[in-house]
Amino acid sequence: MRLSTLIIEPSAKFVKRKTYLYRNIEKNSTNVNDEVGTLAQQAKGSSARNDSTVRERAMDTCRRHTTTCLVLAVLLMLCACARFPETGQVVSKRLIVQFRVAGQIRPDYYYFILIDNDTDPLGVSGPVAPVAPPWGGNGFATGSFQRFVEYNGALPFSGFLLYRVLDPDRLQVFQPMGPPLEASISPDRKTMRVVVDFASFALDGQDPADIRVLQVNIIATDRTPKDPTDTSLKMWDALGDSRQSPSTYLTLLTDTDRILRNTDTGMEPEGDVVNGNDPDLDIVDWQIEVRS
Ligand SMILES: [Ca+2]
Ligand SMILES: [Ca+2]
Repeated sequence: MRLSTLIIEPSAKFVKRKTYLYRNIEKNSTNVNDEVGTLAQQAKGSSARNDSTVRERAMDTCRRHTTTCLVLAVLLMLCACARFPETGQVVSKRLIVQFRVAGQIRPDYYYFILIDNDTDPLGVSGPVAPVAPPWGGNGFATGSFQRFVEYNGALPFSGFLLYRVLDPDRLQVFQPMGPPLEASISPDRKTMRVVVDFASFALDGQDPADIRVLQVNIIATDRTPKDPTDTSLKMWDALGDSRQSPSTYLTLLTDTDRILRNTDTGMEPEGDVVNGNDPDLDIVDWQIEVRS
């Protein structure tokens, strides 16, 4: 493990976020309300052993009605933990990211886990939060990354969506890949846990087993301004003391199973939210695990 730093050069490029997925889901969702309502009640009352059966029935319902994402999201929100359907592929190693905030995770705020898989054992570059307007072009992150998981209550799949950056030089252009392998928020809404399989962030033609090092960051922010002329301030926190410059990110060796904790590094302080002191954005603890 290595802590790395990067000088930030915010971009002023135009931003285009993909939101069509949610709109399509919303348009089609009314067709299956009754059937899903029944399944949701079953899910609420079911035992853990029966949850998988109910989820599978929900998926069948979704497929029949060509409406998958929002329906499944509604159903899974009624379960304690959002565990998403297998897509048939063999799951490779997993990256398990967990973090806690001082307050509570808010569905109207934005929480990101950013992954940089560019064979960079020295941690020369990595994902960081933009520190000043125009806020990186995408409104939440700059530096180097190819995949990220976003949580916001308006997204499908209980608010969790995995994205692929289409051009490393234009971090404001990306497309959704679907839900992460697993994702959940604790009942007290203080802790978020996301599981991503290595295959989902392997480069084209890259064997996931060959991924030996990653740069990772966690970013929490109250808004994601994409207009390059928007110079108003926004609150944010990311790994490291966010009040200090240059910003930090984590370089994680993934050649073997390991768990890294904030207590190992002393990396993340409390009370370092920039442009405000909102505890709902204040990351106070984290843990990242590589598990085969
Ligand atoms: Ca921080
Ligand atoms: Ca913090």
